Amino acid sequence: MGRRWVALALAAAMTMGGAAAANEAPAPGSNPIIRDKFTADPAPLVVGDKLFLYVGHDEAQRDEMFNMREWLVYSTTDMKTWTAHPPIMKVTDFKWAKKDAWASQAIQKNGKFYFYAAVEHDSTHPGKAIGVAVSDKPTGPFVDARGSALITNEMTPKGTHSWEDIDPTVFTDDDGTTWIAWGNRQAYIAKLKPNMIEIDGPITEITPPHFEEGPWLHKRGGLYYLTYASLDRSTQRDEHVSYATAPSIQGPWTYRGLLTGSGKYSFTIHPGIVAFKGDWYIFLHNADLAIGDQSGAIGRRAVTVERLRYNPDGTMQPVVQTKAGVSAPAN
Ligand code: FUB
Repeated sequence: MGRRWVALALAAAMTMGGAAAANEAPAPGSNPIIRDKFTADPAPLVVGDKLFLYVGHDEAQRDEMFNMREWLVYSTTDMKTWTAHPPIMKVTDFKWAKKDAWASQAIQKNGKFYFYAAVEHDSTHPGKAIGVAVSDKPTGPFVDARGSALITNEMTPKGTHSWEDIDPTVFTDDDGTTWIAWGNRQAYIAKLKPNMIEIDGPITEITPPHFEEGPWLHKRGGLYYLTYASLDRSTQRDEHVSYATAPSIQGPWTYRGLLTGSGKYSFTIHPGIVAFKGDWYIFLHNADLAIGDQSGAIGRRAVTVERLRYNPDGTMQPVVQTKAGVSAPAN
């Protein structure tokens, strides 16, 4: 009888504790970092003492796969509190694009902000394409910088499918040259002209092992990193994150293996890596957010952030997506 009472009291306490926890506001910095909208494909950019985070807006209804019509931007100064700004651009602002405001990245150069994004081209260049837009401010609004796609499906003829030219990542090397890498199943890299809106020279294939999509270029010390959504089709159902390193932006790239597992409930995952105020962070997404009666799904994702740590040899320590995120103490 006594033991039964203790068990009942414990169960009641756990239920009440659970209810209290469920009602508590999440600690600032915990994941997902944006909770009133579904967001995906995070791309951070540091400008002065602020970090701007560009994301795609997931608006899939019911079992729709993707419904992405615009890109959003958020900013923070402390990695814990986020300010929402008006949408920076709609996919229809690229007049030659039909739909699909897919993964993007913005970069600062020549006193302006350039925004590179994957979209579906109209029937004049069927398939996915990459556009570039420009603004005087990181919060936009951004306008199409060319009036035509920067990269179309025909420019990478080796590709086997119509959506291989997606997910641009842009990186400016120490000599001032900006490079753009992108791809799905095949990964490509090319130089950008100083005007930032034309490709300069050849497009080179750099596909690393298990490359699926979502490449992200960054440099730390003397080492270059190519981090990407990977899928080992023989053993994995959902995308993970893997990476390669190189002594130069032009390679040779050495495969370093897995960096993260898959995003909860999500087929896709998408890395965005940045140093901010002395620490390194990796942004990812999963589908572990419900808003009202809409649960997470392939087309209703949620952006997360974790601290990123390096080993003395430059390799990155494995990252686990957590609920606590950067609300947890640094060590
Ligand atoms: O969000 C649409 C697409 O799904 C992105 O372009 C890919 O990286 C994947 O996240």
